[in-house]
Amino acid sequence: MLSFISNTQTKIIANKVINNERISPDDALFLFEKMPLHIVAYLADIVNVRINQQNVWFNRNFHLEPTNICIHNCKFCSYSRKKNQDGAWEHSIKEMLEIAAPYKGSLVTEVHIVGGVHPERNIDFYGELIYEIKKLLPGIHVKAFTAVELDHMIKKSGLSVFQGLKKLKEYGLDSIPGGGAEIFNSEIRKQICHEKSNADTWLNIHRQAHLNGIPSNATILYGHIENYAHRVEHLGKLRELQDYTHGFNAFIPLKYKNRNNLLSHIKEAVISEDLRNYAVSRIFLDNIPHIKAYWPMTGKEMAQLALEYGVDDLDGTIDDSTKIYSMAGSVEQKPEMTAGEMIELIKNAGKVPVERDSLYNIIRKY
Ligand code: V47
Ligand code: SF4
Repeated sequence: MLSFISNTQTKIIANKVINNERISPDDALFLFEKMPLHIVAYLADIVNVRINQQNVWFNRNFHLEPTNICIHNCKFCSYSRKKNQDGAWEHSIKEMLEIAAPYKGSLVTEVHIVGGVHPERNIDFYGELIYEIKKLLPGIHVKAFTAVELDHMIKKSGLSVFQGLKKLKEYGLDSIPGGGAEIFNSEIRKQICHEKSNADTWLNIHRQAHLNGIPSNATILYGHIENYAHRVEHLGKLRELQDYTHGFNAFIPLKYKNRNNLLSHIKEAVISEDLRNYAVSRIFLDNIPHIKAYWPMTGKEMAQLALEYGVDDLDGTIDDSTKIYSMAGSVEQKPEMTAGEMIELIKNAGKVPVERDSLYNIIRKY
């Protein structure tokens, strides 16, 4: 069956994947460094079809970005500002409810809330925001706050992580997005975002969330100063936690975008590198059901191509409600996609569009 593969190591790893055996971190390193891309893609597709068949998942969502004022100074960030700096914003709860109001009575099922780590806002401010949004849009799923935002607001309130998450759940928090993970390796993390919550804190918040019945996503920020071993270390920590909690729904590789930030001298990863990264993630993270291509970052065509490399989830319709990636130089300067456009994009890739809710229950197959 694998007679077209001549390299022995490639054949050994390919056989593991085909036989549904877990690959090791060394195998993952080999996939990154040495295996021809077309074979990695072939193996990623086997894993993806085993989990998701031909389904490609999406939802109808919008983002709320409460503020871009942030106490941190991540070198890759094009989005954050200090208070009173040009381009800074901090929406009041009333303003955010005005942004959310047009979605009343629409088919949108999820609001994704993330922003900067504001120095003054505390858990009760954000709790009230969630509560008011749910009052305005009953039944909406609130996926909110990166572990870095949570770390700050929970510490500020003097609660333990478990108590803080419990409190937010009582306010209506349904799940947690994957941001803030960046790269777990401490040496690299020190160089690109030295002050913010470290890897153990990020992992602990997601662990406690899962144990509190709050599912979450995970990300990696790649294509800056890290090497393949750092990426494998990152994936290994996620796979280990997932074995324990089973609380991650999706993994989202985020490609470093180099516009308007302190690492702008670094060239962005080439497309073949992005595709390989999706594919290796799909193969290695055998216990995370979904690999997401976040099209406001990748562009729509690239997200469509990624469906051949292990990706099965295209996030949502977004409705031009996020600025993180347009400010970092994405081709999608006005990220919006109608459900019709999303369905066509998926069908044109030869796959089956499945509209989902935030927990991957099927709303409708097209
Ligand atoms: O943590 C910031 C990243 C993340 C840049 O869970 C950058 O469904 C690349 O986590 N180049 C926030 N990346 C976004 C995020 C996310 C996005 C979509 C879906 C989900 C989900 C989560 O954005 C940050 C950071 O890693 N980021 N600046 C940049 N210049
Ligand atoms: Fe703040 Fe997030 Fe930007 Fe870092 S990436 S500076 S934590 S907004």
